[in-house]
Amino acid sequence: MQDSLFFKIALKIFRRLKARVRPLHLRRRASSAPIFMKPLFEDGICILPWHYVFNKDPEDCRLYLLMKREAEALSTDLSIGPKSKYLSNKYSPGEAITDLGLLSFVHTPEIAFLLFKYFGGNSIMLSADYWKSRYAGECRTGSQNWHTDPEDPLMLKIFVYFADVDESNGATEFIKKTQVGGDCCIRPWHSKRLTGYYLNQELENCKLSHLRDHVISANGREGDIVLINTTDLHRGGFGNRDRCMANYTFVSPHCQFEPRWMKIDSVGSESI
Ligand SMILES: O=C(O)CCC(=O)C(=O)O
Ligand SMILES: [Fe+2]
Repeated sequence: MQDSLFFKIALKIFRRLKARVRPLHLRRRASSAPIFMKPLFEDGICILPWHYVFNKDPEDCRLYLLMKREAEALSTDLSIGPKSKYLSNKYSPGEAITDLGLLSFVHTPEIAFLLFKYFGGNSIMLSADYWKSRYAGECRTGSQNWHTDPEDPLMLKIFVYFADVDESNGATEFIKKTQVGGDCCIRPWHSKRLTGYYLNQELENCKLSHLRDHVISANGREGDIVLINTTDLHRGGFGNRDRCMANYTFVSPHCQFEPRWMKIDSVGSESI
């Protein structure tokens, strides 16, 4: 009895450790990806103009125009949650995604190709949404503080900008090369440490002081497609004008987080 309990605990610890040190095949993935993705592997970010990806200017592209219309229809009511003070998004957890443009974008051959190359195989979409961020007042709130995203050590966010974005409307800031596998990664393990919570001022001062000149703003033009490895240190900007964009999260098939639109107990909750 005691032996089997011991075995179960040992197995659990072993699985956790394995998840933390699981190989991410960074070199193999980087060497088989197209050259324009090099900054994504090295620095954790790469920004591609719409035209570069889809071979059409955004204003001549039905998909882009549809997405922009959908995004601009987003109400600016503050939503619930930690991001609420500076962000409104369209979908709540457990809610079906119904925007045709938002869904079609991910299923285009071009985006499927980028994802396949980045992940070195298949990936899973964990969330898709439209975001409007706005002037947040005196102090930073929620994701406007430095953090790394916790979902998976192998993950990618895609932003699509529906207007030019710079510091004045809160471009995301990130610290180059701090992503998992990057030259300046400050997470000792793939998961947990420094993920899922915000750095306090003290930690910020001592951990980040030597990385000041690695801080970059994800500035871009309307239609730009931002690929960002948010296992890096990043934070929402602090602008005083609205920013409107699509925000997607992709993870590897090993990820244990449930999709944002999944409803717990929505299927089979009737007893038989
Ligand atoms: O740019 C922002 O507002 C924050 C983005 C962010 O933290 C994320 O998408 O994970
Ligand atoms: Fe984040």
